[in-house]
Amino acid sequence: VSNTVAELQRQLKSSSEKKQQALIQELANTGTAGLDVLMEFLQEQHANPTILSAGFAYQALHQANMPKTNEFLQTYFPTGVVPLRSEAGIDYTPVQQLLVKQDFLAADRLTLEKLCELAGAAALQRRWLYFSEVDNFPITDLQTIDILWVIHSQGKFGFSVQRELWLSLGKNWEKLWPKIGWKTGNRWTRYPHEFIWDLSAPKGHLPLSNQLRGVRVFSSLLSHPAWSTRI
Ligand code: UYC
Repeated sequence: VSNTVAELQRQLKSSSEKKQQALIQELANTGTAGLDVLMEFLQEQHANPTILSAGFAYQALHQANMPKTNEFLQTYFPTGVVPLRSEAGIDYTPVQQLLVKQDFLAADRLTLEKLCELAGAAALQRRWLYFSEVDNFPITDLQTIDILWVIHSQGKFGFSVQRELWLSLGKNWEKLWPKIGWKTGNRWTRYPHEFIWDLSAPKGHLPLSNQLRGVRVFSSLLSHPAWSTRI
């Protein structure tokens, strides 16, 4: 016996995030009545954009791609669920749009480009970062980029996710690489086709950080005060 929409809505309000995601999927599958519930749910999350279920509901509505859902998102969430705050005056809308489409490869490339933009003209030109530039990144901007990745990957991707794994492994890089699928035995995963560009990837797989010039940039990213400061 399938649940009624009203029953799903009742459960949605009182479930854990994990359960909420299954309910959101189910509601999206029931058609317009379920989508109405999702729109109401998303509006209630306006003040609480960091919860994963908000990102999940946003994506379900985006994928529904109906006049009513499109108009709703355009009206209430024109730039997505995550406030795109930037101290550096950078527009993160294009990153948001790629992540919503789950185009993780393009989002990864653009993320690197945005980090270079954050670092300044010299980095934009050379297309990679010095670790010393990372230390000066504004907390706000790193948090915005990170929350975008976390929210649109059901909590799987993002620097903060990579940091948690790294800390749980005693900051041991050699243990982190196989854990996040960047190395198998002695062999580095080859860019781009050997990386996994969807949610079947291991936790912490994305965004990438090229290790060609050493681990210091990645180390600076994961050590940044952004991850231990609330704004
Ligand atoms: N690549 O292997 N990578 C590139 C990764 C390494 C290499 C870009 C990640 C190892 C070369 C990204 C891993 C290595 C280029 C990544 C990885 C290597 C390149 C595009 C696993 C050889 C061409 C952005 C740790 C043994 C560019 C960029 C160049 C590109 C990511 C080779 C995102 C996570 C040590 C030759 N690799 N990269 O930075 O500079 O260019 O020549 O990490």
